[in-house]
Amino acid sequence: MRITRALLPASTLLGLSHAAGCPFADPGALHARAEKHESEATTEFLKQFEVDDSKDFLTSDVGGPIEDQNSLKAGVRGPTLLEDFIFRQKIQHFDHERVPERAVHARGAGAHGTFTSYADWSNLTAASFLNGEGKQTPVFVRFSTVAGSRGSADTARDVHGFATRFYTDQGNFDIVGNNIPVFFIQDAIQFPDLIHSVKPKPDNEIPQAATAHDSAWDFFSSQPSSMHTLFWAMAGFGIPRSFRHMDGFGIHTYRLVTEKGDSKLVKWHWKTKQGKASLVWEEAQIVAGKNADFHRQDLYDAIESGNGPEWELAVQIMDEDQALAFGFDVMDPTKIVPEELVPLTKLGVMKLDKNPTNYFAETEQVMFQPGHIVRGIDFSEDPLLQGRLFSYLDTQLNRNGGPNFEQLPINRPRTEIHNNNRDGFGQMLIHSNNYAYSPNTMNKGYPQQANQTVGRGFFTTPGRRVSGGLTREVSNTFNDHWSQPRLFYNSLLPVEQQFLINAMRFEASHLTSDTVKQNVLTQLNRVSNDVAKRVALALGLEAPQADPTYYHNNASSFLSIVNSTLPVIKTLRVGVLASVNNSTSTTSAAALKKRLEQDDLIVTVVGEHLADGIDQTYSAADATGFDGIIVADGAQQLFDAKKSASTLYPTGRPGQIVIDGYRWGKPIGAVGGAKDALTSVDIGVEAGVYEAADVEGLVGDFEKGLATFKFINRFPVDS
Ligand code: HDE
Repeated sequence: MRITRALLPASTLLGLSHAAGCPFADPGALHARAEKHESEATTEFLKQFEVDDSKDFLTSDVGGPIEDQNSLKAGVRGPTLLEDFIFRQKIQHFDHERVPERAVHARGAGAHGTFTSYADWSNLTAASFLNGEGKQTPVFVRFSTVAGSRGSADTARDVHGFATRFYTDQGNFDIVGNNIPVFFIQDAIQFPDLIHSVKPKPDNEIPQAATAHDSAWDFFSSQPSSMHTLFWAMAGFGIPRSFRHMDGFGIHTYRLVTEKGDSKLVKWHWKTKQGKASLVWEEAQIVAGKNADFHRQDLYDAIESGNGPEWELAVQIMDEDQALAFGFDVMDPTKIVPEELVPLTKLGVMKLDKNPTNYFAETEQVMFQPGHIVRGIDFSEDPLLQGRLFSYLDTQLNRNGGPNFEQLPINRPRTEIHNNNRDGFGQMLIHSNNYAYSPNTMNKGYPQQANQTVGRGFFTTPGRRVSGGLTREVSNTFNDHWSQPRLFYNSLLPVEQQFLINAMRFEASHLTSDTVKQNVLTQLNRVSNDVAKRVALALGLEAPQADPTYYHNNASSFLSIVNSTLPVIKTLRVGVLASVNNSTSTTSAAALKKRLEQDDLIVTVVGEHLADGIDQTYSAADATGFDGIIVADGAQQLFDAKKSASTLYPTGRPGQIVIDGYRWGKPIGAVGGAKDALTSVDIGVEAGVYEAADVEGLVGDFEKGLATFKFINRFPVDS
């Protein structure tokens, strides 16, 4: 019965017109469920599609109980028979299990949650999910990297996708955004060029999920609109500590439109309530090998532990006539509107609190589209956005083999669907209206047309005007590609500038083409002679002469990652290094764990082998697994070069964990005699290194260190 229900059309499950005649289920129960779902502000409504196998016999795909472990053969040593429908069905289904992965953003992780509006924003928009203080709307979010394939490592340096679906009471609305507020190109027609250049080389499919190769930098340096996004990606934004520690951006300018038709230009922002934090590159590279699921797991674990992440949804609001008011074109997706010019208005908050039940059904099958829009929101003239409106639907037709993917559970809106679209592969609905056309008289004109004044329908901004002769030119208001990357660079702390330079040095060192290297330096030099010189140094090339046309000293105070501390540290991970056979150390470790867990930190006690009170072994643990590391009192014996040699873990591993943690900027602590452990690896007390006689004496400072997250004094800066 449960399987039968899962296959029923949504309108039936929601207790709508078909339910009355439904032979499979009790219509009354369905109706009750429908009412419940309408009032629910969580994605609990998806439960109706879940299949629970915990008490049932195995069945064939058409419902009869079967056994499926031995195929039907002609004689016990004989060949399998074609007649064996059980074998055929099982193998055939398996053979068709995969759908094409996303052409970009293939690697991702999703979660459910709730958006809560801070106020009634009907002065700004007719969008119903924003029309009441405290109004709640279920959401599903998928985070992703862009270039890597579905099985690639989470910590590849990349732009990260941040796509949110609001299941509003007036249909689905998607903000399909990224964690970087600008994009590489200004016209969607160049998207295949960009992606072909960043994807692995066609002959050998190398490198996976990386831009450190000729074709990517050939494109970047030949297409200078990419400079701004490139600068962000090369800074910490390309290697976030987790999905939870990054902001999101809609990038394009959109419109919010009121009931009456008044419109404003807006930029969408998701502001992380966890604070922004990044890995350092060497750490990210090692994580890719140690735990390719680093970000996916972080999100999953945070939600399972009841500490789901939160973001505030904010907008920068501009008047229609301000599109060219700031010295650039707000329709150009390679530009930010600095928050000093247009501050954020916070509209509401989103909390993710439920992991998907089934990765494929939810995270893989969710089909976002910038074109999923609701009343009160409208597009803009941005040519990148316009092209996306075509691409997402098109790519999803390809991935799903037909047009009915909106009927998949994760894609269904909470509202009823009534239109004249019919048939197609995998049609899940049984339409009873025989007159699937408009206008009609045969169905009394239904489904009725809705618009701005009738039926609370979608409407295009009444004041929107476009005109012009047909042309393939780029607007000259889109021409400055260098001032904003410079603004970005100027806004970073010296150590962040160094991270960016180091990233460019790393990537450019992989280039084989002298022409590409020269082109890269030419473009960097238009942004900053300092950047060009410092990258040229690593390439053993002469830096070009300063090219100051676009040089300026402006900066924004909103762009640095490391200039503020994290507002919350709960769910950060602390490694406590202990020694199984040293009772002082296990007692100290247990006390540390107890105390740190009171503050919702995730504590892993590491020892030579698993035992009571030891969560992980030195053979499996390393510094990438922790945001901060403490050596428990007594564990210093493991740092003695001789005792540290063990067949249970790589030689010197305990010391290496501390050394790596230190050089990747993490807070380091030592309790009691464990200060000798730090001395033995040449680490003295300084910012972010804490020694205390006991646990209580250490924890307060150490937790402040976690909030600082990266101790930037440990990273050298070019003189
Ligand atoms: Fe996408 N992008 N994109 N993109 N994009 C896709 O759609 C595309 C762009 C973004 O978690 C694809 O469903 C074009 C900007 C995210 O499922 C595809 C252009 C931004 C995701 C596509 C862009 C994005 C995608 C592949 C240039 C930030 C993952 C699979 C105009 C605002 C959504 C799919 C998810 C996915 C096309 C540029 C964000 C091929 C043509 C700018 C977060 O349709």
